Amino acid sequence: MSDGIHFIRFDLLRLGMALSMVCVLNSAQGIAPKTSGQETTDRSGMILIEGGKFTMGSEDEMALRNEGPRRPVRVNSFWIDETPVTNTQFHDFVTATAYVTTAEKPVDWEELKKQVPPGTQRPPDEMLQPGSLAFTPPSSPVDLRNMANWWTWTPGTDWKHPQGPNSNIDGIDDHPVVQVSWFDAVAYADWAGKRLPTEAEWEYAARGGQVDKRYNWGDDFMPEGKYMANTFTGQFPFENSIADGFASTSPVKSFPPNGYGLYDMAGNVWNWTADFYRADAHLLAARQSKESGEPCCTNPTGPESSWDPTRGMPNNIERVAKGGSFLCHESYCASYRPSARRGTPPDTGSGHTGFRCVTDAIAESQR
Ligand SMILES: [Ca+2]
Repeated sequence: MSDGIHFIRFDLLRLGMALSMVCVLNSAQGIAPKTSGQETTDRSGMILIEGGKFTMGSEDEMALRNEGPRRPVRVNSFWIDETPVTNTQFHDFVTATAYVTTAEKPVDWEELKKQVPPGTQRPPDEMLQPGSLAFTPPSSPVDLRNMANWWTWTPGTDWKHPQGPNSNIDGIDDHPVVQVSWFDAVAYADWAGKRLPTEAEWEYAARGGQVDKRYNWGDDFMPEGKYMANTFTGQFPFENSIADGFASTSPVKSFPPNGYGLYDMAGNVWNWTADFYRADAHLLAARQSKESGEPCCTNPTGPESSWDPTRGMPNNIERVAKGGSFLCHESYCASYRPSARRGTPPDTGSGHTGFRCVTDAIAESQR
């Protein structure tokens, strides 16, 4: 096994984080959600979500520990993109701004080594070229606890080459853009006069008015035998049956919208949100509410730090991603449920993570 491969096996996702961290390090710490530029926002393709109170989180039998305890939350009205940002939309952004994404930038080892455990060997030069994580499915069952069994750091992988350097986005203009870091998503949102949703806003919108339902369409995964989202069908990760019609990303609006008219709020691609990820975020918020005597928090913006005990360096910054993807399977994560949440280093793109944007509705009435 070469040193490079050994390094990746050592902590693949942390490598992905660190390899691109160097390019954005000056902006990596403590970025807070921004108020969008209301005057120039184009709200075509957006839907107004009326504010209200809902139960955030889940204690459903399928819920992971990081999804609870469930608790009351209130959010103000806001506008949200009805679909994830597509390749066409991201192309327009890049054309207008000459923006270069995280995955398209080379790596500086002197910065990278600050983000990995002391003593980590320098990767070979070819591994420090621009790149990202590509899905590389195994041919037989593997240990599901080790994501390195299906993700591979691959130079030449970026939003225009989402499944590796030999792939492209020809013919998939209407698919969600992927291989975008959290910083790329924020940059797009800034350009569009929008912002990323908070986790609370995203989850409220995803539920589509459903109360205490496992999925955003109800409790049955396949009502009347019909697939409601692009997930992984078959045996994860080595045998994709494509029973829902799609092995990878799907065109936006390929499946029915939720109760608010929003598409792809379950499956297809994960959506970045603005919040820092802490595995115990709900627990801390519930404790804070109890201590303050304030049972409902309004417009929560998440914790002020990150904590992910599944990582080798649990206090490194991560942001919350929501919605699950075409790679989510009941046997593994079932994250196409609205309460599901995952922490991801903000500079780590992948072939199944995209985003959508929001704007404040309250600001409009104040003009
Ligand atoms: Ca699928």
